[in-house]
Amino acid sequence: HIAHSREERHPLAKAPVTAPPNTVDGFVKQFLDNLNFGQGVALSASGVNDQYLALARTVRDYLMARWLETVRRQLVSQAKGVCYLSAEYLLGRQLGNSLLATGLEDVAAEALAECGIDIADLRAQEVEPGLGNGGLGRLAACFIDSLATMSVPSIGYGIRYEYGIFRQTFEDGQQVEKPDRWLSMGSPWEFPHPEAAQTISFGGRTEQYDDDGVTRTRWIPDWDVLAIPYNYMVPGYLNGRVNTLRLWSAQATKAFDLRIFNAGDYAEAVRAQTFAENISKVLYPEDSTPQGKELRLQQQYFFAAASIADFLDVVLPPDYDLTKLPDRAIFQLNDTHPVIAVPELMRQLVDVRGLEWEQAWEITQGCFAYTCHTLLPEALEVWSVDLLGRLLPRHLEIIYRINEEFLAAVRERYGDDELRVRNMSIIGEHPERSVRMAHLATVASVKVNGVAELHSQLLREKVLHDFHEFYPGKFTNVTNGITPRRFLRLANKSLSELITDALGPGWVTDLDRLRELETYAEDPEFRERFAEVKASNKRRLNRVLLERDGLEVDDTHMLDVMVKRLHEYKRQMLKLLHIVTLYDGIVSGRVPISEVTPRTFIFGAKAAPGYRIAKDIIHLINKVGSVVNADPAVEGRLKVLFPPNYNVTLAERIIPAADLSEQISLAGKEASGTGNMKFALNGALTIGTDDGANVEIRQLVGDDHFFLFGMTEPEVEELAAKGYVPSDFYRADPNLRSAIDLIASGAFSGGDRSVFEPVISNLLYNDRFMVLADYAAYIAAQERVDAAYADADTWTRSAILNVARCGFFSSDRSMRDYIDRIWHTPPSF
Ligand code: 4GP
Repeated sequence: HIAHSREERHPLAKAPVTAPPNTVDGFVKQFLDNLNFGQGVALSASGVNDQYLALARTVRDYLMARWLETVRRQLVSQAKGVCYLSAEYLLGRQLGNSLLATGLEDVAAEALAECGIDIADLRAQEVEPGLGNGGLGRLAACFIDSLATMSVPSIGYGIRYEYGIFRQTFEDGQQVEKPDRWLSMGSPWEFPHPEAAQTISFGGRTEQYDDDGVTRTRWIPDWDVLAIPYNYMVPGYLNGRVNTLRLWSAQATKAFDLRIFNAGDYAEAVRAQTFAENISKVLYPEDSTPQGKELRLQQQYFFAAASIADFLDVVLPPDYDLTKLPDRAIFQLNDTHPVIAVPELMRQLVDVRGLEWEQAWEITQGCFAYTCHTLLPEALEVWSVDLLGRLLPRHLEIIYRINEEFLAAVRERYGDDELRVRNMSIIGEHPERSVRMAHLATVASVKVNGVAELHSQLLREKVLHDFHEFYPGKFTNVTNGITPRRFLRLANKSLSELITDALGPGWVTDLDRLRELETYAEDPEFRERFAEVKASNKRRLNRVLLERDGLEVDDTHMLDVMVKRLHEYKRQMLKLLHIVTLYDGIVSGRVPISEVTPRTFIFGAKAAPGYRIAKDIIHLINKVGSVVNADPAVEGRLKVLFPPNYNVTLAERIIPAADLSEQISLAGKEASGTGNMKFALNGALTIGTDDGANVEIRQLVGDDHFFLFGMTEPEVEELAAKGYVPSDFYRADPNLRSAIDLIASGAFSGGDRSVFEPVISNLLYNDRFMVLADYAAYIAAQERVDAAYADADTWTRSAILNVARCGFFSSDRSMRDYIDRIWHTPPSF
């Protein structure tokens, strides 16, 4: 326990920790101290990485007093707080956000300039921690930012992967994955605490024993690892609060076997160590599809168990009355990855702390809440009973008992409706006996939420329908959000200044105030300034891409952007068919070149390394790009850019420059999307389907300022029920046929027709996500885009209205919704 009431002896130790002076001189002194005493170099001899590390430590020093004070107050008040459990945090760079949170941006820049250093060079040195795949991980990062900014007591728990999401490179247009060595140049933002390690066990068996006349169960595990906590600061925006993110790193309990080592078998001597440390070695590069691998389950239990133990043993005061736990903590399950925490809390309460099962179950059911992030049935995690029982035998027993009692209640309600019982069971029987983690989460949770209105509705009506009927009131919605600090204030400084000029600075923590921009949309001078902001963001993007990848962005072009993970349901293929159709129109002479709206298309996307067709699509995008960009017939009017290794840092440059945001998933498949919100808030217009949070964006911005196309979810269902035959659409639409034929002919693969044959047959004979069915509507919507873009001033007005009307999508609002509907954890100071 960290609750320390120890009397400090030295007068200096009694005084509160203070921050260095908020002046240029104060900053310079702190920076030089960090360089000299921290890095061990003189300024004259220091390299840019030394300087970056010293700068990071300096900013940290300014945050430290607030952090210590936040932790102290939280310990004293023991107010109810959120434990956000997430296997992923896609944080992005830390330096800029920390400077922003302390209000030190200008002081730091000036201080460094006085030392002859350009702060931009140091910012560029930071490697972002890519500890997440996409939306789910980035959402977690936005949420902890908002919680800190809103002074809500909370801890984020997760895994400190030694290698984050792979670094993507292209070789001849094909994705090649490289390890992400984000820690290799030093990691100034973390604080390891090996003394607070937890021991996490695996394997073995269970046995019953007699405890003073009561039969109890104990787990006799086979092996264990240490979970070492690494703390990270999560600074609130200008509010003097710093919350904690605690990421766990695996370490062997025994470094190595000296006896074997001395006998000369070095590899064998370190085998156990390597095995243990593999647990937090790499992030599984999957998005929206689960990885049923043993190591993955080890990772999940590793961080879930360490977090539960940490909360019970370290955060709670000694002798805490655990029956009160639901008034003290809510464990928010970010998707099913941490759900093994449910039986782990039961084990802690029953086996370790001796509570009765019934009491423990009541506590547990009061402490968890579950967020689902998908609608794809194949993305709902299941673990084979065989594997789970081998790795976590006690947890399997606990899950069985939870299930038994749950199914008894189901039978009591519905009689012997065995079909329903089978559908609702936590244990699935086909294709093998397995634990359905989403069912376990639903049964154990106070509330279950989807991440956008439509998604939550489909969860209730389809994916978890029986549960919704059984537990009326358990299901709720919290529409996702994004942090305006990172994605507006930091990423789009010029737009932020324009907004602040108009509204004053308060909007950064009160995004609804953007509404007041509506009147400015009618002011020609404001529109002109807004258009200039967009143009300057395009010029900035041009500089960034030129330096990063040698790519050029023409600032006279419409910037049409699709950045997100590569997945068939997101339909990058549909976007590509639009590009091929435009190109085909030009080279076939059907469309005069003068009628083609100059557009630069930007793609950014990583494909899961084992996802064949997704990687083929990346290859095809690159190949289409090379042909289109080089063809003189196009006269430079169409340009396809695909900078590799799309990440948070690049997103912060691309999104503010975009004119058109592509949100074109098949209706009913994208749970929410959050990129869609970032674009709209940065003044891009959306072309999108009625899917995920697009629905809410469109409702808020209005149909005149959103390009809607495609089937609705019920229409998709209807077509599927009727029997969808993609080749019918191919045959019926000459433009579509011609575009597909062009790809199939080898026009983008040096005449080789075999290269993209899998992509083409997938489209013609499978097309699970109905690209061909929505093609005509998409092309027509793009024609409306062209027409609208031709009137620059009207377009700008729409862009301003998008910004003005999307304040709802602040993650501060999401946090308010979680607090009101699920957590009941008010701000604490
Ligand atoms: C994503 C969903 O695909 C996306 O719609 C949603 O906005 C996001 O979570 C946050 O809720 N899912 C994942 C994943 O990133 O790994 O399953």
